[in-house]
Amino acid sequence: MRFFKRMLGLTLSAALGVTCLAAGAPTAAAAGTEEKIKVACVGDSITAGSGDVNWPSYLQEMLGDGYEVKNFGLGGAAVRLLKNDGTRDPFWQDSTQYRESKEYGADIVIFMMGTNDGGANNYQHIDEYYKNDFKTLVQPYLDAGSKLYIATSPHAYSMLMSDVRNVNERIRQMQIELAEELDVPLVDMNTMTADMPECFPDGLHGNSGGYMVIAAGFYEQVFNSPNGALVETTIQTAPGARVAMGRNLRIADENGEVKFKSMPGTYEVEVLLDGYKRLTDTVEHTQSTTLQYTLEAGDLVVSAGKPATASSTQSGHTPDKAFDGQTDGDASRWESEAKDPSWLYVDLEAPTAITGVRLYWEAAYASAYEIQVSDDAETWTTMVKVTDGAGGLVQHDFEQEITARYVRIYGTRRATIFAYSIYEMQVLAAAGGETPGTDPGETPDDKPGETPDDNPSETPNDEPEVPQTGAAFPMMAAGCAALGAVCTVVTMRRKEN
Ligand SMILES: [Ca+2]
Repeated sequence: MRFFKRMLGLTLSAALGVTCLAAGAPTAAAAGTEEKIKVACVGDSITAGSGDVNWPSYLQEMLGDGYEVKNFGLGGAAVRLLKNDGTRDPFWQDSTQYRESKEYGADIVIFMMGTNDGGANNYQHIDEYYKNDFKTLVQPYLDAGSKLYIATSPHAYSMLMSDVRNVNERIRQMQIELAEELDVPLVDMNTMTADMPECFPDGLHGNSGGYMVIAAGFYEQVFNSPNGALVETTIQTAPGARVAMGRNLRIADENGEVKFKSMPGTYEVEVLLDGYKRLTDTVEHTQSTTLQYTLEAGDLVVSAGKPATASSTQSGHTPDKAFDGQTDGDASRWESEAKDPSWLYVDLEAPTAITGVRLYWEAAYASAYEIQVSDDAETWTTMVKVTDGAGGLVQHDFEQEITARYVRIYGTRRATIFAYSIYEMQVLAAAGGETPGTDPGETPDDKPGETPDDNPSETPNDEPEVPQTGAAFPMMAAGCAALGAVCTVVTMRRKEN
């Protein structure tokens, strides 16, 4: 069997994202003081968020120490000031959040409220009250000299007993008109959060990814976007892979495409190779940046999800748990009965060239064991013999690759009075090595003598220039590829410039 290394290019495409305002936000210098710029985020439960998961806190993280971002979100808040019976609804107007948002003395107020006005009870009166009550609520901020930004409500994907078009069409339109009538900048968050239902799992509220998108949108449009342009970048990666920018986790679709918006700057990139190996990288990203990562020998796990058999099982910790891809957690381990010897093997389902085995021991580990291979699960060849095992995470690299179908750990002495317990056993193959299911038609572009590179290699500016209309639109993509390996971009975090 031959082995080769392989680099896959990443497909990039870019499209203009949201058009937005060239609004001149105050800067620390413009403020003329050493004090922090105060940012008040006013809204409903979508602003309040859940615990630490809320967009104002993400915005604070993006903006850094020069700013103080406060969350004045209140669950259930609506613009409406009158109830159906004509009496005043004190809920928002009399709330602590509203009062404190006015007393805060914000330099910048981001006002995003309207989703709860899309509910049937309120919405039937929307034309009567929304604009007037909205103006009543935001007038104190304007009177105090705050720079007010009106945001359309985030995209509604589903609403109990109501039509999402209430929010996405009529109320959005009214919010746009309000910005014009009040002569304040608009941030069209409704559009910026469209087409990402996975980020708004209950139909209205963001998960961390959804709130990251909202924070990034305000970051761009309120604070950091003199050109007012966002770029949508497509990352091509393994189908189902998770890709993140900051905390903006996205799931690759069935074609392996992930889209998110990127910004110029310095990025810290963290990539997870095949579920265990982390590579980090610092990248100066300006126009067009493509990162490629190459796996080394032993980086490819070929045993995940394969059928497993053990000498015994205890308490539901079945053999398959040691091959479920999870390397920790009580629900993810195999446990034998408390006796010597005990064994566990995996069926790779075809003869496979393997280079070693990685073990994630639970506290009940083996002090003596062997790693064995077999073609028939009857006759076993010992590849590694351990007599002083210490548990934990241990990788056994074979002296030379061997082709086998079955791989077994054969425990001969327990380190404790308890059983043998393994969170995960990973059978390793050479990166890029042919594995069952590999398309034989693919041509390896191996360079003989190429040295495996432990560090991620950067190949900047090898993508076509992005069509531009004035501003420079940055593109960035990161990913990695090896046949059969799962490569995940864990974070692409933009550092402060
Ligand atoms: Ca496991």
